[in-house]
Amino acid sequence: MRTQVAIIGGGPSGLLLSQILHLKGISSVVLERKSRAYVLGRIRAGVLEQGLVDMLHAADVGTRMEAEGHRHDGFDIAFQGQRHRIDLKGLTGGKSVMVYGQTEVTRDLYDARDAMDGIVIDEAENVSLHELKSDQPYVTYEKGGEKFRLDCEFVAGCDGFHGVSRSSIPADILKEYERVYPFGWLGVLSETPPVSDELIYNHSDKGFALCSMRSDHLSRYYVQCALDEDLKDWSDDRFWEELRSRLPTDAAQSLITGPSIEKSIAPLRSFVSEPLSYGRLFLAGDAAHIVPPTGAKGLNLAASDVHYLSEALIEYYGVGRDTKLKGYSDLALKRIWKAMRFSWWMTSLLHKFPENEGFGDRIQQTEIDYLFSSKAAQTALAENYVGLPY
Ligand code: RFL
Ligand code: PHB
Repeated sequence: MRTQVAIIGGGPSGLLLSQILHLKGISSVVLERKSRAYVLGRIRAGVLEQGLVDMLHAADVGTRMEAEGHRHDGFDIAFQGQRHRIDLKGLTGGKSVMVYGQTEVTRDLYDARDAMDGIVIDEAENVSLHELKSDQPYVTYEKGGEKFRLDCEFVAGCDGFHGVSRSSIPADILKEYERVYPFGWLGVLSETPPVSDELIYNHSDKGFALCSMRSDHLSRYYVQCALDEDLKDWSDDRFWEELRSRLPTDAAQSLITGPSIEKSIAPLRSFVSEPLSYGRLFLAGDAAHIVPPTGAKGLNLAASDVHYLSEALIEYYGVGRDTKLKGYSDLALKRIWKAMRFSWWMTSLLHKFPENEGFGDRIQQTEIDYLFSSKAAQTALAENYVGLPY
């Protein structure tokens, strides 16, 4: 088989890239390791920046999001019971975010790819990239016990943190930056009305908690947990009790609980791998970087990479110039590092750090006092949360 762009990974980055390229007449084939049911069963991000919302509309996949998603003009931060609203709209001259699950974005993208006869090969095993430094790269994979070869002109590595693309770049070229946090998030999805109309990010002595949602009858909650925590030890009752103990009194009293329909633990990490390109290979999304979920930036950052990469490929196929392809890594990394900084800052501000006792705790408290009392500080938070311009 032959295509113009071989896309490794059928998560949001890979599918969105494939959809955008298709609309510009550029062919692609997506190779996904897992089954479609598995990919659509993953519960991940829930907050979309306006930049991603605009991209989904431009890619003809925004209709259901517009009908079923919810615009949020602000969110709350509660620190030791003291609650403060961050007025995103007021502080950013009218900007807001969209609450619509990554699972739904992925489903919409799969539906759009199917409707346009896009080729997405699932359960593609042992994907391997070849001749990336030549102008005739190719990809091999196995499916159903048979071996296949996909010839292409470019390879887009959209295969997430554990994918094969990043490791296809020689180790002496890659530079990796990493911070692993000494805790994770235990998340629960439940068919209960959210405790509040807007998200609440909570810091308490017992640790961080987040009240989020997918709709007015589907809630998503998280509590900071130890890295070695075992899901088996977390009954629904224990989770609700722990969450309630970390919320301000009014929220704790109005929390409606119910059976969980999903429960999982995610470690928190900041990670960047540079450069994002090697010969004809270009990395995008979690394949190149990971942020802790506190700033809601993971999916949004994947989208901005896809924006820059699709523009570069469109320029190459449109006018035969490779200037944007050459500049892709540097340009995308500038925005990536800003989201890294913001996610690290929000994580540092809101979590309970085991080593923080004393000085660290007082700095955290002072940072919050400053934030709650300074419009300038809130504006900086709001402008990052709604998303920096592409
Ligand atoms: P994805 O979504 O990981 O998709 C990559 C796809 O590549 C496939 N794959 C391969 N395919 C072929 N061959 C291989 N060798 C392959 N190896 C992997 C995988 O099966 C997968 O389908 O990356 P993408 O598209 O870049 O999208 C990025 C976002 O998914 C990610 O940034 C966010 O979901 C991060 N994230 C969260 N972000 C938030 O903003 N808020 C959250 O609450 C939030 N929760 C999460 C998360 C990420 C998690 N991960 C990665 C473990 C919770 C979890 C558990
Ligand atoms: C979510 O709803 O899953 C969510 C929302 C905001 C975050 C992280 C996760 O910062």
